Amino acid sequence: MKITLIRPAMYQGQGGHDALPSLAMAVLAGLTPPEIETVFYDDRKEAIPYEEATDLVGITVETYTARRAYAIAGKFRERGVPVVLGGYHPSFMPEESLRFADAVVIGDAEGVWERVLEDARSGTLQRIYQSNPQSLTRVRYDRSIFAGKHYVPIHPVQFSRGCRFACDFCSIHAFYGSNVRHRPIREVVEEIETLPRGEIFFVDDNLFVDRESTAALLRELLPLNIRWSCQVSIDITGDRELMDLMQKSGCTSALIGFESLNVENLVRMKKKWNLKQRSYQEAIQQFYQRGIMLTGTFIFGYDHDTTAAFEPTVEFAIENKFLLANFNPLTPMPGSQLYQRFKAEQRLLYEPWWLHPNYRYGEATYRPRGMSPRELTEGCFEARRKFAGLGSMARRLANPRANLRSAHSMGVFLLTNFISRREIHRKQGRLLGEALTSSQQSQIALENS
Ligand code: B12
Ligand code: SF4
Repeated sequence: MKITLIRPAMYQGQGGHDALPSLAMAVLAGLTPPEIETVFYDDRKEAIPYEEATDLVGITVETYTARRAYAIAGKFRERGVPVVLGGYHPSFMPEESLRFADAVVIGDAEGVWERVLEDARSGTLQRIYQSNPQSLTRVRYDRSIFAGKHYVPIHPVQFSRGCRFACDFCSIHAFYGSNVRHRPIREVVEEIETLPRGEIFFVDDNLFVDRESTAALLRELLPLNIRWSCQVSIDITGDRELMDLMQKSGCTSALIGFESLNVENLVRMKKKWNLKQRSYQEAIQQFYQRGIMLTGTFIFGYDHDTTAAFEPTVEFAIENKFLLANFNPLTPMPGSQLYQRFKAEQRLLYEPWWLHPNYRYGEATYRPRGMSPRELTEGCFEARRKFAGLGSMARRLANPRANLRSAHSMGVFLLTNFISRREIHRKQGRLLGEALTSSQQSQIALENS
């Protein structure tokens, strides 16, 4: 038996020189018994050989890649090859996904993938496979599938799944519930020891979900002499010992969801805790005092935002000398509380926006209260452009404690900023995926009728 694993791009056509390897694909390859031949194609980096013989196709699908994933699935199914979809999007929208595939896995692959393969082999593939959260002991990531694909030397590693918060706009709580699971620290360390040189990126949604586990992990990282980056909630700055451990164990940069400078918006998004410990400026200094660069993420379009919100937020990000920043229009992701609310309030512009032929990346998908959808789209794009401008880069680079702390930090700053400048223009206004066939489009219309 031979299986083909695919990580779709957001758009048709390659160009992902800066793409990271997909851990979901490494997990699937690791779960696949060795007697099954496994090939992997990364749609961001290479053309998919639809003619190549295969017995089963497994595609990982996020909401932004759903349109492209469905088109790819259609091409294999036309040739009689069964397709299984899994990941965030099919888990939230299984019925939609089943219109474009033979089977869907809801939740983690662990605990069900072997059964999917068995059923495919015996010609008894089920439509829906529901997984239950498994222990993360002995998860095996088979990275041999990435050989020859020339990814950037940043290695994604996962310590935990889930987050202790439940922000209104985020898919994570909807996917994992309140359940936060950790891998055994020894296994994480052993995995890191096998990776080639490069930077480790902890893909955990929040590396600070549990104080004792985070502290224990950081202590074990000390002797490894690595550089690493992460996403972490801002309340970690209230814990001096953990912050010191971050520095000593090699943390070079962290991504923080600041989201908004408006307290009422933070309350609405259930993120008021962002300001619980200290002001944003004080929290930022905790990182810079330890030489850790910062990426800030911001969302515009909550009910207390008007067009007056954009400029001070961009200025805040420049003045605080962030390595990078994201300025995204609030986007109702399936599964989130926000999506349910906007749907009930009939504020969605397209239903569903992720498959709609008129939706373009970076655009507003709903009617904001304090501005028009167009103002939201343009305000976010302008914020990105301004932040990525050369004047802003020069101001932000002038941060001797973090961005200019070493030749390595400066190199990372320049490289990531030039890539980000290019990406802003490459992505904005693009159709997700590719035009679906008229029969696929009418399936969607049917679903919404
Ligand atoms: C690293 C990361 C990135 C990296 C890309 C990494 C990569 N190689 O693709 C970067 C920074 C570039 C990125 C970009 C974006 N990301 Co991102 N990202 C993540 C992050 C933090 C980790 C992903 C990961 O490695 N997880 C670990 C693996 C093991 O978990 P998993 O993917 O869930 O896979 C498991 C199951 O889902 C399932 N499974 C998955 N696929 C399949 C397939 C089959 C066949 C089966 C059976 C099972 C299965 O089994 C796996 C093992 O149990 C996640 C959050 C998270 N914790 O997952 C967000 C996340 C996936 N990103 C998200 C978003 C929104 C984006 C952007 C759209 C942001 C933006 N506005 O531009 C872009 C889109 C990029 C794209 N899709 O092309 C959302 C997606 C939500 C959704 N509903 O789809 C997430 C969940 C974050 C969030 N808080 O909401 N991202
Ligand atoms: S802290 Fe981050 S990962 Fe956790 S729920 Fe909020 S946005 Fe999602």
